[in-house]
Amino acid sequence: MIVPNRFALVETTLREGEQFAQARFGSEQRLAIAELLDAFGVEFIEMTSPAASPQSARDLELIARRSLRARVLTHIRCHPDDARLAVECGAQGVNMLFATSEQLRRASHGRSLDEIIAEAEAVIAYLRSHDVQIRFSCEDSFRTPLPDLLRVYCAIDNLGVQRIGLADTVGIATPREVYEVVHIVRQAVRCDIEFHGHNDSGCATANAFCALEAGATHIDVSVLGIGERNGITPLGGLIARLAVLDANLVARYDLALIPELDHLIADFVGIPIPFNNCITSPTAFTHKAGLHTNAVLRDPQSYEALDPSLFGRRRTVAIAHKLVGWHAIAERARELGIALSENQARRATARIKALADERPLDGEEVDGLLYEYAE
Ligand code: HCA
Ligand code: CU
Repeated sequence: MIVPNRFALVETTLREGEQFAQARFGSEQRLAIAELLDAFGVEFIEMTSPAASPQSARDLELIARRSLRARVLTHIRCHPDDARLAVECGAQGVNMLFATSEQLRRASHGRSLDEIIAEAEAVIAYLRSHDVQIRFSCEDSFRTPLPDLLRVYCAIDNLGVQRIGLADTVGIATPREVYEVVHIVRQAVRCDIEFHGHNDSGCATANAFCALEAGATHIDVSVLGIGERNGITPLGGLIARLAVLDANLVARYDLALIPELDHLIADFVGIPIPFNNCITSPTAFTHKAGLHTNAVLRDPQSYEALDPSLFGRRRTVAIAHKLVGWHAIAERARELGIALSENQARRATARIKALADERPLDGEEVDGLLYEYAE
């Protein structure tokens, strides 16, 4: 299984991300986010429907007319009024959705599959006449019976859309299931395939990766994965997954902007970067246990899947703890310009371990000890 180089990121911090409970972006923030995403190099920026609020419509118009490299999309219901508004605001594409699972059809709109297809036909004809790119997504695809899904996608494909979308709306799909469904749909339609995966059961990044392996061409991501509930596939997480496989897959993006993107969004929505976040967690490139640090100091690849410098980050070796090894201590002494013999480094290490058993230590105290042992 190989991941093709020809895939595109549909960045939806400005749509799905706005559905994160703590998100409330102002116009200037939206513009700053769009510009930074554009500088990073995402191919598509998805924005909240202009039908959501007057400011949503104004900001869509502002950003769509900004001549970004990224194509600006808006996410709308499959409804003529929303489609008209999207065109009026200058959206370069629309990501439409219609719920197709029985659960959502019952709780949401009550339409039959035939009615869904008929309504889509009218909206698609209108959008095509205005030269707008079209993606049609079956909301809740993974709780929609496969025959229903194929029926809708084939009908929509025949209407001449650019993409169909598969959405794991409630975050229940397993990576294997995503692979299978995308693989089957890939054989049934000619158009491109987008995947959108929620993270309720912790599989959003794995599912997005499997979608790519199975032939999806577009993946939805948001910065830090923010979205409804606990969110979707994070931009940085998917980049990390792909970069580990083959850095060429993501070479077209400005990877050093990932820390800035994550910090910007964390700041705007008032959260810290999660401790276990890929790439930008404060400790993502910190090595601690003696066995690790000894090897990392000789060859970083021994315990690093990703080179921190790819993302403008640096590795650190933690030394103020009981798991420290003497190689790490000797290296720290060299950094400080202190001449420590192996014997002195070993004795300093023993002292640090004993002290760390008694109480927490900090770096400054350890540095002080190193000066003492050199004397
Ligand atoms: C929702 C909609 C959506 C849409 C995904 C898509 C989802 O908020 O329920 O258009 O592909 O997760 O289904 O975000
Ligand atoms: Cu979603």
